[in-house]
Amino acid sequence: MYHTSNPEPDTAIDRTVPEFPVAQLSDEDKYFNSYKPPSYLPRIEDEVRSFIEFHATTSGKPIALVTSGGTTVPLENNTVRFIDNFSAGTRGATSAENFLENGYAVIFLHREFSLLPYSRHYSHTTNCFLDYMTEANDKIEIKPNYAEKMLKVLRKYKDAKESRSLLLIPFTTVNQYLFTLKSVSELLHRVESKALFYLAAAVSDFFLPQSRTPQHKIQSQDGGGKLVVDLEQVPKFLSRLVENWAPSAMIISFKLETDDSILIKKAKTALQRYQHQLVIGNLLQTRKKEVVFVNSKGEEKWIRLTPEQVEENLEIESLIIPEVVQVHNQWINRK
Ligand code: PAZ
Repeated sequence: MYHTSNPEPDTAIDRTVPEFPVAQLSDEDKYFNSYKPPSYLPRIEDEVRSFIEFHATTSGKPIALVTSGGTTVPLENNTVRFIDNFSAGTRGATSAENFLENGYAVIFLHREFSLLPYSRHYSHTTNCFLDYMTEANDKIEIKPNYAEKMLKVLRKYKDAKESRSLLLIPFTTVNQYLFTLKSVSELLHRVESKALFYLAAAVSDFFLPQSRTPQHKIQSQDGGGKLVVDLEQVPKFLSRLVENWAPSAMIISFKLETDDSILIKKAKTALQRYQHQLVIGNLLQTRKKEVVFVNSKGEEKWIRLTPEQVEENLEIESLIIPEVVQVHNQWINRK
């Protein structure tokens, strides 16, 4: 078992790693040439390879790669402190469940310890998981008011497990995310020409180059009582994904903004820059109630929960995924 949140065993800083300049044409390639992949990556590749083979040869299910949760940017090699973001992985985990219900096999590339499909219903609530249980005749039982819903979730979970339709792949840092995404994409591309990429993870735009990452915990007296962090831009990996890693796949990226006046423009710019198929835009403040699909023709389509649906606690992913499946099918049958 590997844990992505543990530091790499050889945490000694490698001063031979060059610090590369900002914003050059092939920053993506430089990144992958300059940095080390996580040591556990070959094990992940084995798992992904056999998952893809199984679905290509046996189940025939289309595969969706769903990314989920936030990436960290470690400030120390033996990481005590890191920069993180707000994402809990709700969008990714809920979408993964909906993809599974729509007949997909799902590779769930997620931030370790963020929300997971199925367990999410019980893991991150204000209840302790023991609050769902009660004691009766010296035995443990699910409390009757939770039992009906839990049985439904259990059945779906068992179905996903027994049909080998869900593969959980963790990451913690932005470096682990990028290397794992690259590997999984290349493996998918080799076998499955109709794969769907649904990139809902909140990936850091900035990172601290290894050449400037101290090996040990930063001491408060080191910087005269201040901590000044000088970050570089994370390479725009989406262009590599679209052009090189998985050129035959359908790629959906997410765009998160907080200012509604720039959301559509940013989504359109991303589509023009990376030439992929769809951007799903959302605002931090309203992301659980509305999203906008922007396609490569520049068309916009809003998906919104009605006030009644909000009242019933309907999850917007149950509206998003059928729409995505439709777009994916049209894309597969486009020729
Ligand atoms: O994890 P969550 O459900 O709280 O948030 C989901 C989200 C807002 C991170 C996702 O919908 C999204 O927009 N991801 C891409 C973020 C970006 O890099 O722009």
